[in-house]
Amino acid sequence: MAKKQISLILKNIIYLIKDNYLKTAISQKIMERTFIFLVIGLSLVLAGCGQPKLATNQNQNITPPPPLASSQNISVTIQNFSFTPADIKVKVGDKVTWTNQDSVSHTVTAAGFDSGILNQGQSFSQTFNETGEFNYHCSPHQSMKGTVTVE
Ligand SMILES: [Cu+2]
Repeated sequence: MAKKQISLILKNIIYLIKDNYLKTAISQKIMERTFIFLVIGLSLVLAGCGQPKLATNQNQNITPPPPLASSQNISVTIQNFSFTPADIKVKVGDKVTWTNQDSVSHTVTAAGFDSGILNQGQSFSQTFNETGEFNYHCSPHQSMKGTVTVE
């Protein structure tokens, strides 16, 4: 009688262990499947989000060039013993070109640059790569003055 009871208890224990083992085995499979679905889902989300982000980054990379392309060539006429316009505002990288329309020779002379003698129809160009206020004059005619403000 006692042996039967012991064997019954043992059977029950074995059954419980097997049942538990199966449960953990099933739950492990569920976990594995859930993990795989999560990985697939995440990669799909990342793939979906990744492309528009790349596109905006490309646009941002394309945007910068304009400042370089927008550097301008500003003209100043030397006529009737004056610079016209006498005071100009330019941006860093801009080029200023002075052209003498007078039959009299003039110069564009500053602390940092000098055109030398400009006869009628001759031009002189200067590119401004630094900010500041640059005063200039004509060497033979000291009353002829102008200013280039570089912003
Ligand atoms: Cu002059």
